Amino acid sequence: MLFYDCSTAPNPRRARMFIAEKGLQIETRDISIAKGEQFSEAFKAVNPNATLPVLVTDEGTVLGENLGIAAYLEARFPEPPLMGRTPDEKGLVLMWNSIVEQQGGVPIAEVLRNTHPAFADRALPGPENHAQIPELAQRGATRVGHFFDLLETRLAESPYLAGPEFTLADITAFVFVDFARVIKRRIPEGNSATLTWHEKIGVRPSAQL
Ligand SMILES: N[C@@H](CCC(=O)N[C@@H](CS)C(=O)NCC(=O)O)C(=O)O
Repeated sequence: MLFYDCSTAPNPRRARMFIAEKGLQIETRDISIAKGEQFSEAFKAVNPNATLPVLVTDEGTVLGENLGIAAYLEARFPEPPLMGRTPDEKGLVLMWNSIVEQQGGVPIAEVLRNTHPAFADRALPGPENHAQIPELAQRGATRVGHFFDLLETRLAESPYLAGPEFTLADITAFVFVDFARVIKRRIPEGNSATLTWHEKIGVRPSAQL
């Protein structure tokens, strides 16, 4: 297998944490988004969508989405399970992963990519350029607040997002919560359930990567 990573970006970090939680060591190439290496002909020959992470399997299949990478690794290396054991658990993990991507990852990216000068004309990842829309950043900022509320409500009733066990959904949420620092947002001080959850995950070896 070959893993294409980017040490500074949140989505590759999700895959990196998943790989580490599985106890796997996979040959890795770092692609610098800051230097625009995702647009090199060599990398676009691997992933024409010009995004990271990418996992190329031993069979030569190119997996260019976190969910595809996680599903592949979970099927090939089932222990420890990170996507649920029972049908109900599996459903809950994907449900919470999706909620976190849509309600957390999207608004955080909307704020960053529609305000920061580094993303002028790069408001969306991918091979095409898109102009920034300042209104999207404003809407995103409001939605980030709702995301922190949503996390607190869920984590006040459940130790981890999908239930009693640490899963893919927690990796996704942990990475996006950490990444929110780039838009100067942190877990609100009074959100004690989220702070406890974040502290618990923060000491895992995979969270140091
Ligand atoms: N849906 C993809 C998202 C991949 C993505 O957006 N990656 C960003 C890095 S966090 C990227 O490749 N950005 C390249 C760019 O901004 O040009 C996944 O879950 O893997």
